[in-house]
Amino acid sequence: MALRIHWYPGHMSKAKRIIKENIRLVDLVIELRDARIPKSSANPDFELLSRNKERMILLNKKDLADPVKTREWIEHFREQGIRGQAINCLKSADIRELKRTIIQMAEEKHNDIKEKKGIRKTIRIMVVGIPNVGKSTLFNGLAGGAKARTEDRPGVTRGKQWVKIHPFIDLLDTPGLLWPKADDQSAMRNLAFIGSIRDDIIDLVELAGTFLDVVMDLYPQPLVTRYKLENTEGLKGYHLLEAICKNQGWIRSGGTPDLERGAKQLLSDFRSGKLGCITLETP
Ligand SMILES: Nc1nc2c(ncn2[C@@H]2O[C@H](COP(=O)(O)OP(=O)(O)O)[C@@H](O)[C@H]2O)c(=O)[nH]1
Ligand SMILES: [Mg+2]
Repeated sequence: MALRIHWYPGHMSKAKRIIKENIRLVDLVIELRDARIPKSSANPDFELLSRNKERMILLNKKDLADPVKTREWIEHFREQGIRGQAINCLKSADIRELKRTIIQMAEEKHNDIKEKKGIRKTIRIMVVGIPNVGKSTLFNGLAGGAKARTEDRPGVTRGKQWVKIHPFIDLLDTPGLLWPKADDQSAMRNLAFIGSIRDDIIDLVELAGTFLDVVMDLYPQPLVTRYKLENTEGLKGYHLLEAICKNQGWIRSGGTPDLERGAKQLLSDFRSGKLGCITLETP
């Protein structure tokens, strides 16, 4: 059984061109990833694209991730000399704390340039990430009520909008869309689990079966408790989904388990955090 998920190359080349154009303009790139899958939600070419740029990795949706593993990831980034931070972009306290960190980073750069070149440089920031990681949410949090203003200085691509979030910090108004590791099927599978691949192009029953196998390995208890799986030892994937449907009373009129309903419900329970804090990847 091979679950194959496709990402369209057309999306990638366009996204790549736009990122390339915009990344030239900024000093600091904030890369958002999903804290539940910090590896699969990374972009394969990003390191190359962001060369010579100050960079920060934000593990977003930390409220849905395993805090122990989140700490391991942050430590892992630190060992690689990359600044990492976990965040819940829906929480204003988290946004405020991030803003303080950003201001501090920008201040260092601003002062450094002032000392070396005698100019007061505005530090420009861009938010990037694959679909659904929370870019717009973060942008709105950082921008607050600030309005985008038109940039007309020479050397800056026409039509770019910058939002002033601090006297010398500008934020690019459109977050950069990165493409996922499309040729890595295990990454695509993880992205499908968290709902970042459109559900209508995937066989959800197959996806749910695979999900059950993965999570039964890593975090069996929440599944066992929620779906009453005490006597299902030895069952895997599809058969486990059948057992869940029976236990939950998700049965079709003919008496057969309603696997489509079960798959949808299971994935929705995971995505909304009802199965608890789950991280699928370790550094
Ligand atoms: N639980 C949780 N949900 C979040 C968080 N940040 C964003 N979201 C949700 O994730 C979804 C995608 O966010 P969005 O900003 O549109 O992502 P974008 O596609 O990267 O711009 C929305 O439903 C957000 O409300 C977070 O920290 N925790
Ligand atoms: Mg968005």
